[in-house]
Amino acid sequence: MTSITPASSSGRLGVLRRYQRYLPLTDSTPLITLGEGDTPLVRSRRLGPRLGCEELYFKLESCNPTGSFKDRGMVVAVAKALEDGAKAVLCASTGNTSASAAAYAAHAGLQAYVLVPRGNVAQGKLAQAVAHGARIVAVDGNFDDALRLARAITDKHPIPLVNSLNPHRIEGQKTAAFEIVDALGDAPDLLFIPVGNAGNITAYWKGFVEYFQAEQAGRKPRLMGFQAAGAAPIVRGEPVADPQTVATAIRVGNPASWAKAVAARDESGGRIDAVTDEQILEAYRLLAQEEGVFAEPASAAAVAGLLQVAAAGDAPSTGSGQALRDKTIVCVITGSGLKDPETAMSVEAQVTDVPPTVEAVEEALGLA
Ligand code: AN7
Repeated sequence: MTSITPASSSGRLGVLRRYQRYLPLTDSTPLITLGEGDTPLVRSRRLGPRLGCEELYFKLESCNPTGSFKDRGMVVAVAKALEDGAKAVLCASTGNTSASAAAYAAHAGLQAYVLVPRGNVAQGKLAQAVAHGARIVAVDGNFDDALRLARAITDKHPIPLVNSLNPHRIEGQKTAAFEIVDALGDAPDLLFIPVGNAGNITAYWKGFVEYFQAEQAGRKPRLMGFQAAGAAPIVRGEPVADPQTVATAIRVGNPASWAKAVAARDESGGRIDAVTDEQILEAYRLLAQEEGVFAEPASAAAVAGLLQVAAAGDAPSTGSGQALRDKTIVCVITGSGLKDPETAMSVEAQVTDVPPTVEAVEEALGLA
């Protein structure tokens, strides 16, 4: 293996160099990077104190190169595809996987093929896939249909599938758990995370377990996963034929990593629950306006889950008002709010048109 050298002038190593001893790399794996990983862990200024939780942090995976956590896994999957001599990669996606696959394929000189559910991908994500030159197919169906087709095509043609069914994706994504432990000095008590196709909760658990086994952490967290109420197959215990939610990233009716997510939940002593679109949009607004964190709706589902647990803990009937108090808690902000400008503008479109005069501007700002 080559020596550790910065991959860019900023000194960011990228996921492959930084965590190479925990990843399935060989001497012939190209150590590509777009500067993924090493994302901020930001302490909550308002929400945490309000919930009686001084140690609440947001892991800003929205700060990855394409604006979501997918880059951590994609860099590994694309590097391995290059190592194996592939000329192209293919995925099905609710949006972020396709944006990431398109960017890393362009970086690696590969063709990206992406299958998306027609009409249910946020504009910013589609724009990324277009900009990076992916060949995009809009399937008349939902994500689950697109994934079924992606598996069929990659079974038939020599093209690597870069969905989280590809174990290299999980390997890369587990590095976010390493970073949280490295930043906090140990694992948190609780990790709140949105659940769609269930690859990420699987990856975090793998990361926390491996770091614990390597004696880099003294404990493991309880994983608190949240699905959207209209797309909550794991909570309901059966596939959802027609999943619906404002959080299009997690609009999944039959998650590929279902069993692994249930194992992560149970082994960690955690939970997978549902939050409504109303709760998601309330958490979305709160994050943006009271914390300065612009998350996409799917990411806000994790924060909605935190608020739901806090509210249940405060209910006199449960008598467990201490549920979150004095706990170290991390909420994973999986993707950027910039991905989904339509949702942003539908929630808070407060723009006042004025003529170009000081008086008009003062009037509009309420300073007159
Ligand atoms: C912002 O892009 O599945 O439970 O095809 O984009 O690992 O699926 C995205 C998922 C959470 C859920 N937050 O993660 C895709 C895709 C954001 C996401 C999830 C996704 P998984």
